[in-house]
Amino acid sequence: MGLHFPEPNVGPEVLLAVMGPTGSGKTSFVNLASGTSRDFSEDLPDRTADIQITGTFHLDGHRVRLIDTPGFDESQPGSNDADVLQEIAIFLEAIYRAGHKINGLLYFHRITDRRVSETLSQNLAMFRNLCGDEVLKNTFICTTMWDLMPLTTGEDREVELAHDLWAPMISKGASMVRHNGTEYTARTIIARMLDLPPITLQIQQELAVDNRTLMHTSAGAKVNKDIQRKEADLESLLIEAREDLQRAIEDNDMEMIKRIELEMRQYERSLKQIQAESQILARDQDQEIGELARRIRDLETGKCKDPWGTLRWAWQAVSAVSRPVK
Ligand SMILES: Nc1nc2c(ncn2[C@@H]2O[C@H](COP(=O)(O)OP(=O)(O)O)[C@@H](O)[C@H]2O)c(=O)[nH]1
Ligand SMILES: [Mg+2]
Repeated sequence: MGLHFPEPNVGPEVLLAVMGPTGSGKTSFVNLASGTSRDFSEDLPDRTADIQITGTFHLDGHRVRLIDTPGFDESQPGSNDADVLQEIAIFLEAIYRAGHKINGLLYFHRITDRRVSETLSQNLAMFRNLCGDEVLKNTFICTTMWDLMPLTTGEDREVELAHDLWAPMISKGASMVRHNGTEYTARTIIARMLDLPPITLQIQQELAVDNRTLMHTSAGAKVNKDIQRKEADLESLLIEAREDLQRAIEDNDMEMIKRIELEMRQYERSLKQIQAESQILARDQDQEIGELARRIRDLETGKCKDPWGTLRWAWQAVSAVSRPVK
């Protein structure tokens, strides 16, 4: 008998998605765990973050790929939740239709964050709406930045979060893990997720199976509600400004008139922007997504060496087409 080499693992790839707010350490983690050093965001100077898929890497006999996603962060200039949701949704629907299932989810949180800001709770709410309760058993809440504070302070915060913000997720099967910024912990966390069975995220079910438009998914409905609230706020600000303007005209206060008119123009601009966001949610992207899913399958059945790398570009092309001109 000759030498025996272990069979290369040819089973399906383990696909893990990384989500969470901007700055929580997602991209650093993905790069560490996969051994990727390239920062894809450099390719796209106008976008702070885009969906990225790593190349395949091997861990404990499994082939693994990580999906890095942008955070919902309206405080960043040029970022709005409808846009980010659309990017993530198109991508998740396309890979689902192409027959790729995600095995696990990592939700990132900086342990250094002293309080749960609006951005943090918005991100968590979007995560819950995107993924649904069924997949929480495959979800790891990953805390980062442990090296930036005393361990005991971090531990106290972790206990608080486990009993408060994350309690509903933990009670439905989510686990908590700590990442201290090293390759070792990154890979140890991934190693715990290798045997997770494939899952369907809520948004994949809603879009690809139930054929809903983005607006009528749980995540889309949430963003839409936020948009409507903002729209109503701006409209009442405009009404107030009109009244102020009327008074300023009666008083013949030229300086005040100018100031109010400037203010009103800003409100109107914001209102237009918000209305454009709501159109993103209503658009029917079925054809583009079907086309993208077909291309993913073609890439895989062809002799393409790195279908996912190519997919990234295919996906960007589709998303550039479907993204409205700002
Ligand atoms: N001290 C420390 N810094 C980190 C850690 N993880 C990420 N960072 C830094 O935090 C910033 C945001 O990280 P990034 O991976 O871009 O976050 P993302 O927006 O979630 O992708 C970067 O400057 C990273 O270098 C960590 O565990 N410890
Ligand atoms: Mg990132």
